[in-house]
Amino acid sequence: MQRVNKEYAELDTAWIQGEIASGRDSLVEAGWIDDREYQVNTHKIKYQILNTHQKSRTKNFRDVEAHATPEELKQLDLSGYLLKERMFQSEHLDQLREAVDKLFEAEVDLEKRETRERSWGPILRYLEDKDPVFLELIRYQPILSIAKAMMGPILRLRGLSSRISFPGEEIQSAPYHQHLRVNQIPRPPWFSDPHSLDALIYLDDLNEDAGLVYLVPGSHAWQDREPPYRQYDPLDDEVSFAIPAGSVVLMHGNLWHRTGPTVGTRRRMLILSYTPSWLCRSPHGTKPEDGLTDAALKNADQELRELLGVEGKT
Ligand SMILES: O=C(O)CCC(=O)C(=O)O
Ligand SMILES: [Fe+2]
Repeated sequence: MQRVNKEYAELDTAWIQGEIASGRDSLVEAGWIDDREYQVNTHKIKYQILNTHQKSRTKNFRDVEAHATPEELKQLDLSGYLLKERMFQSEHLDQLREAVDKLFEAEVDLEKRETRERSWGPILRYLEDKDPVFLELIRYQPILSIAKAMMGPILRLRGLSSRISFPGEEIQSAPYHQHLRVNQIPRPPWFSDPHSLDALIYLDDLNEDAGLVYLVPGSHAWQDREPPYRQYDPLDDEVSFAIPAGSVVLMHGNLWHRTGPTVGTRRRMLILSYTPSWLCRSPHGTKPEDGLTDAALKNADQELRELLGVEGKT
């Protein structure tokens, strides 16, 4: 039975047929990347949103210029992660570091901080409400466009946080975990698989001193298991990377991951996370009163309204 017309059939495969073009010019122009160090290949995906009823005759297309090749997206889908080295450089990287340092200063009192034998280290949340650099970051196309390529163009921000860890008496590392812990057994027939694209943005060199990140490729698709409790030690098949500051690990939110302890040098990173608009924001953290997003929403376009969760529901 032929169920789709030709136009829809073309849309179905658009994401692997897209045209390859260079998308780095605007980033180079803004002084955000050096084109000798960061190669960006983009391809266009034409989405049609089916929310206006046939009667209206509006096509309701939304184009996404995905900052990745179709092969990279395929790899992200299958292995659950994609490494983008030196995505942030020069001034842009400096701005992010400065903004994290300022917030750390404002929110963390090291003298009063209660320490334990081990912890993840301080985590700051709702960054987009606290500094314009972060409010701008939630629309940074090299990341947001890949999220739209994987989950469709109607997305919301799940969270923007920063983890800052440092050497000391307290061991600072993260055991194996995943971010969307809603799977259950048995799997109900109408269960909606949880999806998010989480960008781990490393603001300092990632090495053994800082504490590497470890991932288990393919584990985002294991819907019948969860990582072992307080697993700080290696698991079979895990991979890790030593990567320069400004590099980004894009991963599915349910990929099993952990970090090694921060032993030699302070380590700053951001987690920028997106989900389909009809899922909810991360439950962690408290939105500050009169945050930057309140003002931004007053004359926000549709993308920002969706990202901030006031539009995009059915
Ligand atoms: O610090 C890292 O490399 C990852 C941190 C992390 O997984 C988290 O905070 O959820
Ligand atoms: Fe994590």
